[in-house]
Amino acid sequence: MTRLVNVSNRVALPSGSSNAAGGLAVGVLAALREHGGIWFGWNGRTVKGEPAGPQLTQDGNITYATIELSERSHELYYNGFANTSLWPVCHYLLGYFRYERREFDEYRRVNSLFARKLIPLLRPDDLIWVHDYHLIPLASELRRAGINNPIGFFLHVPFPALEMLRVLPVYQQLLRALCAYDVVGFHTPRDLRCFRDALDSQGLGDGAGADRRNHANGARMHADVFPIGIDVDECQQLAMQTGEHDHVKRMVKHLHGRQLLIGVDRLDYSKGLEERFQAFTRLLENYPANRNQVSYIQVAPKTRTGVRAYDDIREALEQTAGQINGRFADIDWVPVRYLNRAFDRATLMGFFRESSVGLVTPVRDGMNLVVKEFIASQPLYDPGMPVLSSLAGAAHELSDAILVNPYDVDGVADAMHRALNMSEGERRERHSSMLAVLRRNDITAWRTRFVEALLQAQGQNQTADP
Ligand code: ADQ
Repeated sequence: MTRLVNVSNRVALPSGSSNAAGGLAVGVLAALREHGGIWFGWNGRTVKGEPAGPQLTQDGNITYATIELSERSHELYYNGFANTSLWPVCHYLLGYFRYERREFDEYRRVNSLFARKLIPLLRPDDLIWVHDYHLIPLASELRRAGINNPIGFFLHVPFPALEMLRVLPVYQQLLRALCAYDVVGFHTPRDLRCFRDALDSQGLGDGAGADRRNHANGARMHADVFPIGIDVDECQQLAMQTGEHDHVKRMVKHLHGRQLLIGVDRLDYSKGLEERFQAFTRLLENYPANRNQVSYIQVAPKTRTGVRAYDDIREALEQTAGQINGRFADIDWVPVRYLNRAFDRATLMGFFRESSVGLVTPVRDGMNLVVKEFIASQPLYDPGMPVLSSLAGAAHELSDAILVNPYDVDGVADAMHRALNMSEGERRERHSSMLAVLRRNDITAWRTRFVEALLQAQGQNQTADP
């Protein structure tokens, strides 16, 4: 039987809970849950010497195959090239960008290590699905070792415009590496356009559809849009069931009937948290009637500790939250509660359901699943409204959210005020049209369409084989 082999930098093992805070993990698990298969990647542990693995853990129909990384690789490949070169370029945030040749060399070495450790687990009819920017060269490494299975790549972050991409000294190598895949997927048509532009600039596209011969056997690469979605029913059910959970009950009790604005993000500079805190301050300044009438909860568990920019942002946000509370709090009111920790999904969906406004204002985001979860968790009779950054991929599908430019602090404050005061009729109308979009492009549609594209590639490869 055809198996699906998912490969991502990090594997969220079923035993660990904090790993689950991340959109990629949510997507990969959903991709595997239905038909089972292998999830291959790093287990999160670093070692001084030779990394061990793969270690296999079975959970239901999913085999988790995990390897270790050396401390050096973790520093140069993960903290270095992946998260200090590629991540800032993909998010148009050059202030955080740095390039070091030895970090890129280690990035290639780790991709070759992934290939070597993965190959013994592969069967000839497996479909291989590689996730995200950490593993762009993996297909070329596998091809070099003679692996002819269909290999797909899905980019969870934005694909930057050519003028941004060109900042990376090695962008041409990365483009060539992407051409070794059978299927390359993006969240939005804009990402796909940028990719095709970049290919054309190198003479790698056909100028019309990014079709390109990528194998010795003449098979073609297929680039397309696969917007990631969520399991709408699961979110709705979790949200409805968790009203009685301790965390949710305690949170509601402390609101004392005030309207709630909520933000839930990984603690990352791309999520626009500092700008969002400023916008909340501006809401209280520009619309003083909201003082003591609204509360803002920001949930943000830390990620990528050890990367300087991530440690800095955590400190900056703690200070800003303290300043807002110092300036506006009353004996019976704490304006901002900033929770630097992860919660289980059920609790988050319960929080969303109790909120009037979902604040999703990244300064750049591939898609953003939080806004989709927020919408799905709302009660149909009295739904809350998302304030959504037009610079998140999700804005392409969710034009009925209140769209904002996250850098326009006054504009975001206006949008918060508008969301807090929108009539029930308008909220219901917008919510029902957004829910229809979520159902059309749900997680099953994402997975099914990507796997179908891989199966098609398999068919073509077989036909093209001599
Ligand atoms: P992320 O940048 O991690 O994902 P996002 O899409 O919002 O961003 O996904 C976050 C996921 O983690 C959501 O399912 C959310 O519920 C969960 N989460 C966030 N904070 C949490 C917390 N405090 N506790 C527990 N869970 C938490 C990357 C890209 C996105 C893209 C996804 C999927 O950056 O643009 O949408 O992959 O492709």
